Order: sequence, then structure tokens, then C-alpha cells
Amino acid sequence: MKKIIILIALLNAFTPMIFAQKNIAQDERMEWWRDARFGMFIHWGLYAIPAGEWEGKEYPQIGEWIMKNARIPVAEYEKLAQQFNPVKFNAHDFVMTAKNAGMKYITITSKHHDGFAMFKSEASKYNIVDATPYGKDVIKALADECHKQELKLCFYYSQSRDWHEPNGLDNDWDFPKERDFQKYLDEKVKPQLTELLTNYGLVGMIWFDTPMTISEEQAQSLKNLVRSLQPACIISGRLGGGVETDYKSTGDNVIPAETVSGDWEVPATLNNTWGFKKNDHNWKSPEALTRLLFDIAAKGGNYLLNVGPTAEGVIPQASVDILAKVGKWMKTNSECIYGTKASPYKMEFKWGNITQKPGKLYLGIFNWPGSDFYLEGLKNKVKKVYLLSDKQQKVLPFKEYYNSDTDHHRLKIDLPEEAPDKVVSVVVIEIEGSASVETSICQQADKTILLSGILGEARKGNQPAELNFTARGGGANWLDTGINLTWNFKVENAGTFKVDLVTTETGSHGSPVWQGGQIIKISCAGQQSETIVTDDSREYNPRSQYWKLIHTSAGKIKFEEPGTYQLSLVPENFTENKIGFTFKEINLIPVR
Ligand code: H79
Repeated sequence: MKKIIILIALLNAFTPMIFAQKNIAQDERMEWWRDARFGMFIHWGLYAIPAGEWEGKEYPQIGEWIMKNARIPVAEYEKLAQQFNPVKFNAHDFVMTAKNAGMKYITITSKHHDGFAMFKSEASKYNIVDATPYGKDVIKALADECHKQELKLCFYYSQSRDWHEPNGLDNDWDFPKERDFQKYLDEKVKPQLTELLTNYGLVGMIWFDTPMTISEEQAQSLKNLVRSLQPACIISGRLGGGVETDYKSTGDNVIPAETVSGDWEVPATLNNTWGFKKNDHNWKSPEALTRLLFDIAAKGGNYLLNVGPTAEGVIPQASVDILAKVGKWMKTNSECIYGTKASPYKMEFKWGNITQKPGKLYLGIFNWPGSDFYLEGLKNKVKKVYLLSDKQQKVLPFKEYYNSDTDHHRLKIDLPEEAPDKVVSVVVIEIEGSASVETSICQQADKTILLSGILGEARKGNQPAELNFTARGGGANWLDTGINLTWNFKVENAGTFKVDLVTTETGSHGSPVWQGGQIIKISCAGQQSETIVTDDSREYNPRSQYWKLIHTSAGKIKFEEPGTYQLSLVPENFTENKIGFTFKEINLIPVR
């Protein structure tokens, strides 16, 4: 009997609907997304009206959180709907802004934490068609335009937080008492997801966010619903309940330090907010964004970059202009982004990073070296080298070196003196076979030795310890006494080297201000040095993707002869309020 009931339930769940022709394999579902690499996030909702200010007070945090940050009662916040009239909204403009930037998909907030639906919904009258003077379904207009222009349309949907509903999570100012979360899932979330996956054609993805306490069973039921309605629809990384999704999402604005396998995406802001804030003009530069796009692709991820339209329905001009500049670079260089795979190396380089396609490496050079350029550690035979921006593909001279003592490969390329592109110049290397690289740390052509934090081995006593890095640096748990970080590396040319200890500004979420003053002990080749890390008292801003490298001189080391050496770093006096040590790397620089 039980089996029959389960069977019926299953049949029901998979009742063929318009888009549910078959079960689709993961690879097939992810194909367009893996090729795309670059998408547009749109945070648009009622929060665009207050735009960061409530009752004369400005709120410094992210704009779409104003309802919670100002503890606005539902009855007050709801009234914003009566003012929401985005008459300047034009779906074509949104889509063209994305297309001109080279973006291949759009992910728009269909319902954010404030609970307001930007689409027509039978499940809740609190939606753009039924509750605003505007009265039109902007999601429908955007869906139609995306289908016409062959951009994938994806929906952000806040599945757990809903500050409008007594049974949704996280509104503790109107609804401090117990809630029936399951009832909210059944009566709002599931019906609305069904609407989104039924009324707007093929949906590229549902982007869930902030799962909070959603259970495994509840999350699984949302997943089943999406799968049953549109098997080709991707489910993003923040569903919750430990349920497997189609890819992983990094933290907001968090860029990994190294190449990461599998499918993942960085959701990121253009300024310091997602939803529009009238006074936030802290825009990232097009140059920085272009480099981030390349770097994220090189580490194996997608970049989902946000715009926050105004209450009138326009994307801020500053955002449009910045994205157009990224798009200008993409027009010449998109071959090194679309459909590429992560770098064969684990680490980024001082000069930039690498993407690849079968038989080709794309070197994205941010810091142009002048004429002599060296790529260390590539084992493949090189067939041809040229600039991606050069339509003629004029051959750049190159020479391959191999040192059998150290088993080290080095490729020298003669580049033009001047960078072809001030932001990211792309050098194409055609290789034989699939890319294969050395994993050991070797001395570079200029004789420096780079000990990246991420390549270090963390130990507590003799036990392995965890390392935690993002692009801005990191380290081990420095408060854990007995922690040390070691590197093994090969020295080809002996001599004396300066030890350059590199950290980045400020600390972690727990200690927002850089304290400085920590003592770092370094030992290598029987020599020891002790260094006090320099103070830098700027504020930590998790939404900023800029950081300053702080160089601290940590003495000298002499290598008497070539060979394999070990260096270890030991933190000495870390305490709760001295944890602001965001470690990046150590450079061993030859003293001439
Ligand atoms: O949709 C965007 C954000 O609104 C959402 N995710 C991205 C994609 C998001 N939800 N929660 N968070 C991000 C992180 C929450 C940060 C918080 Fe705070 C810190 C909540 C409370 C303290 C920022 C500062 C918001 C309120 C104060």
C-alpha cells in the first residue's frame, strides 16, 4: 500500500507539463551556463524608492535590507507599493545593457526578502500587478525580451526570508512569536515558484538565497518542484538543508584565491549595494571589473555582476557606462572568456592569470612586463604564440628552456614593449596536447621565489591544519597556538635573499579594524628572523574588491648551495584583538 502511494506521489510530481519532457543530465543542464561565464544580476524592488534613506535617516548597509535595518512595520513598508510606478522601465534597455557588456544571462529578483513579487501572482496580492499604480508585470516584459534576444532569464527567489509574511522567516519586529514556516512554503513559495516556472517560458535558473533554517526535507521539496516543472532549469547554490544543487555560489563579493574545480559563481556588486541607493557612488572601475572577470574565469567560475535599477525603472547611468567599457574589452577579447576552462595552474600569477580551451592557453596579462616575458612550469610543447587582439595573428618569437637538474620548464616570449591593452592584454599560446604544468615551487627567471599562502602547508604540531584563503589573502586559524605554515621549494641559483612578507589590509568579520603588531617568526635553512607586522587601520569592507598589499621586510636568508629547502612561518603573539593578519604570500628576492 505504502509503495503504491509513493508511486502515485512520484507520478504526480513528474506529471508532464509544458517544459517537462524528460529528465535532463547535469552536464546538459549546465552547458549554456558553463559557456556563458558572465551574467547580470538585477536587484529591483520597492526598496528602490527609499533608496537607502528612511524617515530622514540614511542607512549605511545594503539598500534592499532597509525594511529590516530600519525595522519598518509591514503596514508602513507595504505603502511603498502604492507609490511604485516605474514608468521609465524598458525591458529592451535592460537587455541591451547586459548584451553590450558581453553578459549571457540575467538573474532578476522576482521576490527579495521584503516579500514583494515583481510578477503577477495569484498566491499573494502583494505583487507589482495587483498592488501598484504601474500594474504591469515587468518580469513578463523582461522574459519576452530575453527570449527574443537569446539571453537566458533566471529568477532570484528568496525562499526563506520573507519579512512581509507572519510565517516567513526573519521579521522579528512585527512577528516576534512562533511561526508556521511550512505553511508559508506551501501557501506562498511553492505556488509562486510554480507561477514563475509556468508563465514565463523557459527559465534558465532559480537563484535561491539565505536558506536560514529551512530543513533538508523542505529544501528537497522545492528542488523537486523545480525539477518537475522545468528539468532544464538550473538550481543555484544557496537552496539550503544540505540539499545538493547544480553549482556552488561563493559568498557575496568573495573571489577565491586559487583555481577551483566544479561549477561555481561569484555574485558581486558594482558599488556597495545590490538594491539602488541614491548616495552610493562607490563604483568599481571598468578596469578592475574586467580584470576580475578574467581572473574569475581563469579560476573556473562565472561572474554575476549586479545592477540596481531606480524606482523609475532605469539602470543608473554610471552602471551602464561602466558595463559598456567592460563590453568594449569583451568585443575584442571574448574568445578568452566564453566557453573557456580554468587555468591548468593552481595559482594566479603576479602578471595575471590564464584561461584555456583545447590546444590553447589564453594569458590575461594585467601587469605588462615589457619585452621579455617568462611563463614558468608549462610542460607542453609550444606551437605558436600571438596576441588575441591581432587579427593577423603575427607570430611572437618564443624559446623553450628545460633544466634537468631541477626538472623545470620555462618559456620565454618576446612581447612588444608596450601593452596592447592597458587593462588586460591577451597572449594566445597554442600547445600540443592538453595542458600540463609543474606543481612544485621553483625559482623564477628573475631569480625570485614566490611562496603563495595557498601553496603552504598548515600544521599544528605534526597534524595537518586547515587553510582558509580568498583572493585577498587569509591563512590558518592564527589564534590556534602551535600553528605553522611551511613551504618546500627548489633553489637553482644560490645566494642571499630578502624575505618580503605580504599581507593585505585589515582583518576578518570579527575584528573589523587591523590591529597590527603581531610577531611573525620565519625560519629557513637554519636561519631565523622575527618581524612585527605593520599596522594599517583602515576599515574592512567585505563588499570592496580592492585591497592594498602591505610589504613587511622580514630579514634575509642565505642559501649556500642549490637544492630543496623549507621555509616555515610561525605566528607568535596572536590574541583575540590581534587577529587582523590577512596573509597573502612571501617573496624571496635576490640581493644583488
Ligand atoms: O540579495 C543580496 C543580498 O541582499 C543577499 N544576498 C545578495 C545576493 C543577502 N542576504 N543576506 N546577506 C546578503 C548577508 C547579510 C548581511 C547582514 Fe546585515 C549583516 C545582515 C545583518 C548583518 C547588512 C548589514 C544587512 C543588514 C546589516
